[in-house]
Amino acid sequence: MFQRNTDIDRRSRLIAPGRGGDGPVVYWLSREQRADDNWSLLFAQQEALDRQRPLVVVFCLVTDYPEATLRHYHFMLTGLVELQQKLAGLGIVLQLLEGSPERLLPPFLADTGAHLLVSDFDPLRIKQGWKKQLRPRLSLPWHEVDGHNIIPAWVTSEKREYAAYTIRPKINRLLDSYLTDFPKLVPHPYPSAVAATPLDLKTLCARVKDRRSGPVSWLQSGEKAAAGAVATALVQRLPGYADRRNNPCLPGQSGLSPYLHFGQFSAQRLAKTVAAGNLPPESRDAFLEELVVRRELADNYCLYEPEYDTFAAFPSWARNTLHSHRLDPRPYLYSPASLEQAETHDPLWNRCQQDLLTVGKLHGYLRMYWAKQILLWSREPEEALATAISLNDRYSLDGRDPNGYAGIAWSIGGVHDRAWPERPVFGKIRSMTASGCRRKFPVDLYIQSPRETALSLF
Ligand code: FAD
Ligand code: FO1
Repeated sequence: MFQRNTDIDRRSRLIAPGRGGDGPVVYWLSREQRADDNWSLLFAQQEALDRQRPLVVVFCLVTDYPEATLRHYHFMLTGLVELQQKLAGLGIVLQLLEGSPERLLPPFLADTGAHLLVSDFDPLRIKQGWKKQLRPRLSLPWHEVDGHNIIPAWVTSEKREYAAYTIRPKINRLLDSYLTDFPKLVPHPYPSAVAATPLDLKTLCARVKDRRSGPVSWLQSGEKAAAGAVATALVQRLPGYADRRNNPCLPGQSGLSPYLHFGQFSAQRLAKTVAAGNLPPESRDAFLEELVVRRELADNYCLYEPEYDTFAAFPSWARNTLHSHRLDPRPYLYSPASLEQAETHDPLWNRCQQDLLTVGKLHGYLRMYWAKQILLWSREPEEALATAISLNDRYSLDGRDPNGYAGIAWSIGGVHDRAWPERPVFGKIRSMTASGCRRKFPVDLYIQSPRETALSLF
């Protein structure tokens, strides 16, 4: 009798019951783009082994994913090419379908006689929309697995959490029991009748519609590169995390967010390594606070707040204070287009925006400054929010992510924050100034540093 691993099972939930065909177990991969340490893939393989069936992985390539440009597709597809080869070595087919999942998955599942469907958990609206449209078109059992959070988001909390201090005890209560070792994906013994078309990076990139920002060359994509970056970060960056992470002139942050965003490295693996490693305790704890508490709080926000990217999602104190300062004169007023082109009076802000435009990443500490100045210089908070989200999603490699929606809502709308002393335009939203930045790090050094320096720091 096949012995099931219950640690794999508890990361999943049945989202639609049904009766499948005689074919393979199909894993519709989207958010967790890796072979190693992937609970969704492990769950799909466990189902396939239990039922003595082939395992097929399918990815739906949507070439007009909102705000995604060639920069992001090139990074993502490079990783998928590597993933296809890695899975093939284990007897698992990765098939790419070009088009939207709700249109392409039903015929694919019918043609292959799929027995059961497994998909990644993802709180973003676009993903929820795909799933909603798919549901009435499918008749096979469908399981969703949270391979992104260490504790499945629906287990941690059943509601939108108010702030880090409300979710932290819920996470801490469960963390030890969920921060377990990953079982290994094994060579799959039941061959599939589906023949995968080898992925060709150049051909696929040629199909991408939005080419406003191009590929980056400073960061290698893929699981192998991600593992290398983690190893470097553990030795060279994270030991000084507690003291250096707020200084964009020093390599004090991990620089791993693009890999985590595209699921090329498991946050659970990273957290386990850091928790068991020998970083100084202040750096270890500060890093785990961001990687676990803040990151899982961001997923909680998008899961339970469907309007996560709108003014309506701000807490009532923040909406009220922004309303009462709506007509305050702005010290400077810039259109979204001027902001996009980094055409403001402020050299620090312009440098931040130029890093987004050309590097494709902005240092974590400066992200707050960047977003808060957009609030200060926009006609109204709604416009500020829309501008910040659009620029972040369009240019940042790690954009289009719950962390981005939560981070921007925190900066502009007080989400997960508290009221601060009142100021013009900001009201009670926490403000940030260039002179405040000067007290934290050598601002001129950052502004004047060559772009290559930024690449080695982010
Ligand atoms: P590290 O400090 O080394 O942290 C490691 C990981 O922990 C990060 O990669 C990320 O997954 C997680 N993390 C760190 N800080 C946060 C946080 N505040 N909230 C949630 N998770 C966190 N993060 C994104 O991944 N994508 C975004 O688009 C994004 N946009 C942001 C916009 C604004 C205005 C703000 C204030 C924050 C944003 N963040 C975003 C959160 C955070 O700034 C980045 O995750 C971090 O700078 C990424 O660099 P790093 O990997 O070196 O971070
Ligand atoms: N997910 C898909 O399933 N198909 C895509 O074509 C796709 C494109 C894409 C482009 C940029 C980007 O940042 C994300 C993209 N994703 C795609 C989603 C991604 O896998 C993540 O699930 C979410 O962005 C984060 O939750």
